Amino acid sequence: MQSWAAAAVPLVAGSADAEPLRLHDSASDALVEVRPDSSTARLYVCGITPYDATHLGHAATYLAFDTLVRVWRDRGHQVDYVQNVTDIDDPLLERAVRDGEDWTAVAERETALFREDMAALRVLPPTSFVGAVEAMQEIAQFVERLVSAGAAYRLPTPDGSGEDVYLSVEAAPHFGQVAHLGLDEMLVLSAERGGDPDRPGKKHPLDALLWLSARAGEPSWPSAFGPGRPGWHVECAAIAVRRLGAAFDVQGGGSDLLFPHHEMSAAHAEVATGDWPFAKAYVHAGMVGLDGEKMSKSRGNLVFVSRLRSAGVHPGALRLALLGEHYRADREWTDAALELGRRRLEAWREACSRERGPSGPDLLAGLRRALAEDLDTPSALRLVDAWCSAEGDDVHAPAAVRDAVDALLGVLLD
Ligand code: 5CA
Ligand code: ZN
Repeated sequence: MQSWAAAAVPLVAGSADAEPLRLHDSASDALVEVRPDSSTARLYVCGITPYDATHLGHAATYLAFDTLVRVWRDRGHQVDYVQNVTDIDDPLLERAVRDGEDWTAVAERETALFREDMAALRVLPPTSFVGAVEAMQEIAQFVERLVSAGAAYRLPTPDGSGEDVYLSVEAAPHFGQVAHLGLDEMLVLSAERGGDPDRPGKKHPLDALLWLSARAGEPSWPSAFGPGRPGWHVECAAIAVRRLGAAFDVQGGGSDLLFPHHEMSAAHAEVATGDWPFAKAYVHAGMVGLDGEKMSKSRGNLVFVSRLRSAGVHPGALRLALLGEHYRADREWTDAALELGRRRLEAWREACSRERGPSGPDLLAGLRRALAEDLDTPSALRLVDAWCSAEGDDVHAPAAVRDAVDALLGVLLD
């Protein structure tokens, strides 16, 4: 589907790859060096389920990966960036029924709002922005591959009208190697996050739904197993494998996706392709909460990007508010964070409108060093603060810093 317009990214002078880029990989629970095999870096980030507007948790996650894209670009890489849109799934259908709306209208409206929010925040668009519905045929074919591999089985639907298809997780040799959880923990998380460990007849409680046979009153698409729609994990596995191939550089999303979603997507891909790893690093952003709870559509404790925008909050201030804490940190959204973002934007603008300042190359080297170490934006922001509050006689620095802040942090100091 159509993504959104890309903000221009200025080229920043100087060598960008003095230090290796290291990111926290959830599968090894360590900082790992991320070094794309070629000039193109390959990134998959799990996209929205468009049944409600973009909240600050989503924004924080997409800003984290936008920082990665900007760091890669600064290092001279092109980025093959794939992001899906789960534009058919239970929560979307439930919301449409609740509001008496057509599910496609809900998905289209919320996806359009997401594009606007991302463009306003100057998040660089993915190179492939792929809806599950438009990828339906390839997802159904991917399920066929899993069936042909002998890794799937059918289970009659509760009313006996059809058969659903499940993946045997035991067919994936490395199942469990992404999240490293014990069985009990996996069972709890699976039940909480869209799985059905208690469904009678399953061979293993964690086996993942591949194809849900058509239910009365719900949309369905044709497949070799009859009309129906795909499970959630197979959507991302199919979309990623086809566009990025095996062992792509980074699989990303919020930490709520580590299990089951990323564990399962990797298992699906391994069974379909025989390749491992699915991704060389699994990178997870922390959860943004409000009043002590994770911000989530199902909890309803949301602060929407679009509401803040229409209340006149400058997107640059919002960006700085969210980048002011490390992407991996679980955190609370507070007015104080937004206020700090506002003050920073103002101080940075003022400093960049001066005729001279402290050394531009020194600041740039510091920014690159901070971001190379697991995208340490809080340190990067403090370096810019320090530059702004010091004096110096580098007449090229204000323009160079403006460009660096634009290119690496996505904030326009106009
Ligand atoms: N469509 C699936 C992924 S394939 C999905 O999780 N959609 S979502 O709309 O629920 O979330 C979109 C992205 O935002 C995911 O990467 C998710 O991990 C992240 N996310 C959701 N809630 C939060 C939150 N409170 N804080 C940070 N990130 C969040
Ligand atoms: Zn996903």
